[in-house]
Amino acid sequence: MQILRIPTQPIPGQKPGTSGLRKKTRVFMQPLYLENFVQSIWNGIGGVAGKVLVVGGDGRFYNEHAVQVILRMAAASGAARVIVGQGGLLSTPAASHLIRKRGADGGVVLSASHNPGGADEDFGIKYNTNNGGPAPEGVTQKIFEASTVLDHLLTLDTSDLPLDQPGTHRLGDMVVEVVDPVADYADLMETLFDFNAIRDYLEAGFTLRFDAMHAVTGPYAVEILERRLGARPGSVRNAVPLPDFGGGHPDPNPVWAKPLVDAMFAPDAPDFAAASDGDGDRNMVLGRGVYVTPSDSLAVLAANAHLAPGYRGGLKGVARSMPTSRAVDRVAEAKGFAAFATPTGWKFFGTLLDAGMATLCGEESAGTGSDHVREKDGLWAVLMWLNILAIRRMPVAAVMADHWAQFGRNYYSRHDYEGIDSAAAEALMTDLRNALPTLAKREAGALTVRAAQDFAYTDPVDGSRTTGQGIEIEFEGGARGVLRLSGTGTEGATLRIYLERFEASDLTQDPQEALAPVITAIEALAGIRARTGRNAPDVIT
Ligand code: G16
Repeated sequence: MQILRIPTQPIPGQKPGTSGLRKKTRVFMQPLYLENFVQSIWNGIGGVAGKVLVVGGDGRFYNEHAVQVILRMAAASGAARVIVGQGGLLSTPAASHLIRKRGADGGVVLSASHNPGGADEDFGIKYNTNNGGPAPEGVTQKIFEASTVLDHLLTLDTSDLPLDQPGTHRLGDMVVEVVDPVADYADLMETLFDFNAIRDYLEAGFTLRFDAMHAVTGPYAVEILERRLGARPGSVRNAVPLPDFGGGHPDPNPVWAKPLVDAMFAPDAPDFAAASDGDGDRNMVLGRGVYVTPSDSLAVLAANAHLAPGYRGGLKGVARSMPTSRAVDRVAEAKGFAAFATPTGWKFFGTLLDAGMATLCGEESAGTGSDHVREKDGLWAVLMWLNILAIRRMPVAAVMADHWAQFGRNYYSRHDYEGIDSAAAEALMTDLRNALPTLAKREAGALTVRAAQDFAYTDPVDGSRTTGQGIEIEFEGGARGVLRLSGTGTEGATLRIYLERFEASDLTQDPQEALAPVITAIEALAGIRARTGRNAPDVIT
């Protein structure tokens, strides 16, 4: 097998964003685009000679091809072994677990998460380090720098390997181990949660529905929920991963998972429902007649985690991204554990988890997880909820009402303006940033600004500093609005407006109505409608 040395040149724009490099699939399909980035990963991490890597993805269009390219390039650069999920599949949390369990040096995860898949949709690639988590900024910066000076890449002159059955192959001197993508992950879940209690509750008539959205969690959910826990066959819907996710967005929110939400508000709704995204790291949780916001879900999990065997010893701390609601902070304060606010991006939780400073982490963007892996984990969140419900034997709506009665309610919503003109979006943020020194005490609608800042973060473990992470505007009385540009979009800019208001006793308002004064105030300060030419957000979560 001959090693090919292919001359190339830097391709502009190969800069990882919030979670790896995400682009239109056709961008990745350009000659040498994927190969250049893979070689930049190898060069940015100091080479792969002698290393063990985990490789897998969410099964979207181009996944299989990319896995073969990565295998050839890893072998050509001297990697010792690559562990790859059968069929090239691995959910993001399962990849994280496999890296940790097998003591691998790192992994390459192929996904554009909740973005749609297909030749005309989105693709993505990200590197995870040996703790199983997304590479921190220092590493992604080195990968980007490597991409700007690349002049050649190495690959093998060989055909594709069969990946459809577990087994071992050789590619040059490198061993390729094809593994069942589900088994290790499912075993890990059994160590964390009270499967007997959940099984008993299901046997007693508790009903659930899980929508895998034609994405990677289908096989995981069938194995865990139906086979190991005994949920009725068919409880897992859309369980077969498809390259185009059935033509939809595999995004578990009330917009893209509307059929599931509608089913939960119908008279014959099951007791519990959930959905996960393209690569299995996000989750949405619903009860009969109730949608649980990701921020509230994090708070409820933090308040009840001790009911699950894996967390019986209590939590060391909790961490949330800055735009995520402060509901979990109230739990931490009441229960006496530490609470951290980080920039958006799961990579910022890694140091806290590694240092044992946080046990649970979560984000408003439908991600929750714990120190069992170094990624957010959709099915983990579903199982944690099921464990809590099986012990408390209360409907989801009652759990929420009880939580708010105890801790108060942080009304919360995110408004997204998608695909807006990048220059207009940048100008909006720049002008707001420049106005920061003058915002305090300014009246906006019925509210008055108390303080405003451009969020910056110093990692308490490694001291690294990250700036420009979103504009946070606090109002007198405790309401808050945050504006930032998404780092995961692939077309134009996505402006995210995060809105929050705390209520101690008026607990059953409609969130959009409860937040109306904050919405008006942010519009008055930022002029979103005039600058974006939009009258309303595209997505409200
Ligand atoms: C990624 C990151 C998350 C982040 C989310 C949204 O999630 O891992 O930490 O919250 O993107 O980021 P942004 O607001 O910049 O679009 P995923 O599920 O897309 O990998």
